[in-house]
Amino acid sequence: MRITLIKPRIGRKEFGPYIDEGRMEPLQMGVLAGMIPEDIDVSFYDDRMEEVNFDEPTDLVAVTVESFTARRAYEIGKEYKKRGVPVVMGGTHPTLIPEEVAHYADSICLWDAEAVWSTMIEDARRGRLKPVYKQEKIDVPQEGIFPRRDIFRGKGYIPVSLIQFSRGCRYKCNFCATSAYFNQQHYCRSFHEVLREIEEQDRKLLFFVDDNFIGSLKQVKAFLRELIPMKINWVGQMSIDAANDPELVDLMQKSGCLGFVVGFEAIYADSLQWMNKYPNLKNFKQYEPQIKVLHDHGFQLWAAFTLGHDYDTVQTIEDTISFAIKNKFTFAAYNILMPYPNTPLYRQLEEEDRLLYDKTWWLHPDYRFNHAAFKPKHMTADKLTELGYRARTEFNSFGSICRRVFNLKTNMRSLFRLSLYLRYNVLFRREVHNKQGLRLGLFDRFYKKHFTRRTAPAYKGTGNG
Ligand code: B12
Ligand code: SF4
Repeated sequence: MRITLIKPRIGRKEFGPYIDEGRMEPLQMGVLAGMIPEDIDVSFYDDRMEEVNFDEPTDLVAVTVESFTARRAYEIGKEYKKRGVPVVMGGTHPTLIPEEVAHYADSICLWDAEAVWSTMIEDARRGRLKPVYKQEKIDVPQEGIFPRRDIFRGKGYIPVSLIQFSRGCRYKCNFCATSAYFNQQHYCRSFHEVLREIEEQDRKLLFFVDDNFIGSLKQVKAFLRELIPMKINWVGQMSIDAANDPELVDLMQKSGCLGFVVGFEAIYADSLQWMNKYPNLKNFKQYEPQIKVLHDHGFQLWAAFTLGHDYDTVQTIEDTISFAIKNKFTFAAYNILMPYPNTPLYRQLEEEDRLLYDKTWWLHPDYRFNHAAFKPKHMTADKLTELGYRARTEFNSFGSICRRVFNLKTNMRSLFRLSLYLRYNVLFRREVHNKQGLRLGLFDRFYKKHFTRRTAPAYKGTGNG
C-alpha cells in the first residue's frame, strides 16, 4: 500500500507561478507520516514548490487544508478522484466547515489526527472509509508520536525545525480560527517526549509552532528549565502577557529564546476590546513596559497586527505603521482581518450583512490573497486592501530596514542576530510584492465547472463543538 501526503499551495500569480521562498517544513505532514505503519510506503508532495505527480500509483491521498488553501486542495482532490484514488482531508478548514469539505473528499478528519488516523488507514486498506472521523477528546496531544522528518529532505525549506510543545489557546479573540478549533482549551504534550524529539533531530534552531506557547504557565516553566542544558536556540509564538511574568522571561532567555511572534493586533484599547484580545489589555500603556522588558532580554520580536476592525480608520492604521518602525521590531506582519468560517467574527459580519464574495471568499474566483473580504466600518474594502499593502511595503522598505536595525539589545546584539535580521528582512521584503494579490487555486475552468451558483454547496454555518 502507498499513502500520498499533500500540503497544498495558496495559488498563483495572475500570470505565472508563485513559489514560497520562505517555506517551512509542514509539521502536520511529518506527524501524519510518523503514524503510518512501516509496511506502507509514503510519498509526500509539497505543492508550494513542486509539481504533484497525480499519475504516481497510490492507494490513499491525505491532504491538509487551511481556508487559504481550500480551493487548491479541492482541485487536487478532484484530480485523484478522476483516477479513482480515495482522498481524505483534515486540518483547520475541514474542522471549521466540515459540510463543505465533505463535498470534495471521500472522508474527512475533524480536529487532531492522533486518535483516528490509524483507523482511517486500516479502513482505507479494506476499502471501507467512513465519511467522517472525529477525535472525541484531546488530552495529551501527540502522545508517543514522533514526526518523520526524513520526508522533508531535499525540498529547500528554511533551516529551522518545527516542533510543538502545546496546542490551542485559552483566549477568545473574535477572529481567531485556532480559538474556534480548540474551543478555547490549551493542551500540553509530555515534556519528556518533546525533549526526546529535540534530541532526535539535527538542528540547533527550533520554531515552537504552538498557538500560544505560554498557555499553561506552570508546565511551560518546567519545560524551559529542562531546555536550558540542551543549549539550543528557539523562536516561538505567544501572547504579549508573557512580558508581565519576570520568571518566565528569564527562563525564556536562559533556554535560548531568540524572539517570537507576538499578536499586538492593534495599538488602541477600544480596538483590542472589540477583538476580545484580553492578554494585550493587562496593564495597557500601549505596550511600552512589555516591549522594554522583551527588548531588554534581547528578544527579536515579530509583531503581528490585524487591520480593519471596527475602530480602525486610515489614521489608526498609519499610526500602527509608525509604531512598529519606531519600536524597531525585527519583523512585522500586517494581516487584514479575515472572516474565517465559524469564528465569532464571521458570524458577526454575516449578521450585519458585511461579508463580500458570496460569504465564501476562500472559494470565490475573484478573491485575491491579502484583499479585504468584508465591508469595514470606516473605509471601503479596497481602501483597507490598499492600506494593508502600504503597511507591508513601508515596514519592509530599505529606509525602515536601516532604521530598525539600530537596536544594540536585539538586532545588533551579535553577528548571528544581525545576520538573521538582514537575511529575513530582505526575504520578507520580496515576499510582500510576490504574495500580494495571489489567485486562490491554480485552475480557472475549475470554478466554472464546480462553483456555479447552481452546484455550489450552500454555507449553512457549522455546529463545531
Ligand atoms: C506554524 C504556522 C504557520 C507557519 C507556517 C508553517 C509551515 N510549515 O509552513 C507560518 C508562520 C509561516 C504561517 C503562515 C501562515 N498562516 Co499559519 N499557522 C501556523 C500554526 C500556528 C501551526 C500549524 C502547525 O504546524 N501545527 C502543528 C500540526 C501538527 O498541527 P495541525 O496543523 O493542526 O494538524 C493536526 C490536525 O489539524 C490534523 N490534520 C491536519 N491536516 C490533516 C490532514 C489529514 C488528512 C488528517 C487526517 C488530519 C490532519 O492532524 C494534525 C495532527 O493532529 C497554525 C495554527 C494551528 N493550530 O493550526 C496557523 C494557521 C494554520 N495559520 C493561519 C494563517 C491564516 C496563515 C497565513 C495565511 C497568515 C498570513 N496572512 O500570511 C500564512 C500563510 C500560510 C500558507 N499556507 O502559506 C491560520 C489558518 C486559518 C484557517 N482558517 O485556515 C491558522 C489556523 C492560525 C490562526 N490562528 O488562525 N503559519
Ligand atoms: S491570543 Fe492568539 S492564539 Fe489565542 S485566541 Fe487570541 S489570536 Fe488566537
